[in-house]
Amino acid sequence: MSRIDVCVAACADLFLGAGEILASPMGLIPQLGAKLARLTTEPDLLLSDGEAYLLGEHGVEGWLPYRKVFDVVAHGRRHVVMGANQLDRFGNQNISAIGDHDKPTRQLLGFRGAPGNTVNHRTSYWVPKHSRRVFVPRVDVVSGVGHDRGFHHAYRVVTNLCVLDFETPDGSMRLVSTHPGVTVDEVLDNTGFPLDIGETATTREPSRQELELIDKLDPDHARD
Ligand code: F8G
Repeated sequence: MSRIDVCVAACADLFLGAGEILASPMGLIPQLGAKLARLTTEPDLLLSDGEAYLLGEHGVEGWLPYRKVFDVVAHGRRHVVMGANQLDRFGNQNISAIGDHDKPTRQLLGFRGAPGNTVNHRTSYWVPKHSRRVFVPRVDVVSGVGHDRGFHHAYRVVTNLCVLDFETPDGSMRLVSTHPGVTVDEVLDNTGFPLDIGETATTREPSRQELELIDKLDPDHARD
């Protein structure tokens, strides 16, 4: 078992108890996590191909054209796992631009679905390289809305080092668990703001059955 399998299982756990909602995992690791959840704890999870179809174990099982996604977003029965170029202590996310707004040094993806997602339904983040470049004191542009800016459903952040949530009185980020072999200091050293560290656990390792499923879902080990 490798670290990335722990990350996939942690992404699967994002959907624990979700029931019949639309899962929108952006990127390979969140996708493997959502598929693993569907095969284990959450058989009613709906998985979109990101274009027009809902996918089941045996192929297409429903039609969800792009415009319909907005209805689901507004209705709230969705959990998106987005990426983040920058993320701050209250879960403000930036995928739009780096640097001064009038003269950015990098133009990134834009706002995309981030504002609507974060005000309408549960949102988590996957950060493949936990670093001070991503975990910043202040994001350059707010794409996804954080807990200090109003109504918002940031749930968890899964990184290559740990799992974080926002279960603190002021909705700021808290360390939930470090992955096996990772120290709390390693997380703090790579985070550009103070973290609530409370009673930090170790992220669970996937079971043998889950490891077999992950191998089936990703036989070529693209996850590595
Ligand atoms: C930086 C930093 C940084 C990057 N600091 N520099 C530099 C300094 C880096 C590179 C350069 C480029 C509902 C919905 C939608 C929809 C609908 C429906 C969504 C509304 C669907 C379609 C739509 C949003 C989904 C995601 C994003 C997933 C990732 C990426 C990434 C990396 C964002 C993390 N901090 N960072 N630089 N989308 N993608 O040195 O410099 O900038 O950097 O939900 O869409 O529209 O809405 O991004 O960046 O969740 O997670 O992987 O662009 O690849 O290439 O690293 O090399 O050029 O010099 P990236 P990268 P250089 S929901």
